[in-house]
Amino acid sequence: FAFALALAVTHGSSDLGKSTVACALSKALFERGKLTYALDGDNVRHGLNRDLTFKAEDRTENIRRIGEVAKLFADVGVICIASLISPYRRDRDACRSLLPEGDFVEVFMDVPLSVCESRDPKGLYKLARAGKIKGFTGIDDPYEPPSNCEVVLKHSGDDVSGSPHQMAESIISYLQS
Ligand code: GGZ
Repeated sequence: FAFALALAVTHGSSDLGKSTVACALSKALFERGKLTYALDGDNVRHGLNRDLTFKAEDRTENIRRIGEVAKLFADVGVICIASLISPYRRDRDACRSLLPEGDFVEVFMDVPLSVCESRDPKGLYKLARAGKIKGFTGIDDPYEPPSNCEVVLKHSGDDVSGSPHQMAESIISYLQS
């Protein structure tokens, strides 16, 4: 399988964010004997994709390259967990079409902007609100929610889907079903 963790505006969350859930999922799959690799901004935007910005066309290229890398991992039987904002539907669908039907699993972390802003561990929302970061997803750049994703993880602020571990288990339940 190749996985995409397609996330909306969750990047403000320090303990319920996309990378945290990806990490919990990786661990849970490892415990079940599966080989995984997690791709996200931290290990891709500093290396392979360091030439890319957050402009729309660069985000598209970021997601395209990660989709191709995920396909290479899938070819050798490694589950690739890609935790990206991936804000545009067409980019996610392009990744989906790279893989055989059923091998691409899109997970949407549905977190209200107010929750992201209240957490804001890196202070990025604050900077974006102050106009110091331009084109910030959820503030002055769009996020297109999925209409056809396989799993939705909700978080309202008072905990709906649970801990990162529970969220990872929800994804695994989907896979097992
Ligand atoms: C959104 C930004 C931006 C802008 C820097 N918009 O909390 P983070 O810090 O680690 O998660 C965000 C990360 C998003 O990178 P992706 O590669 O996932 O984005 S995309 O899929 O849209 O290509 C945030 C940080 O980078 N960041 N500037 N303008 N997030």
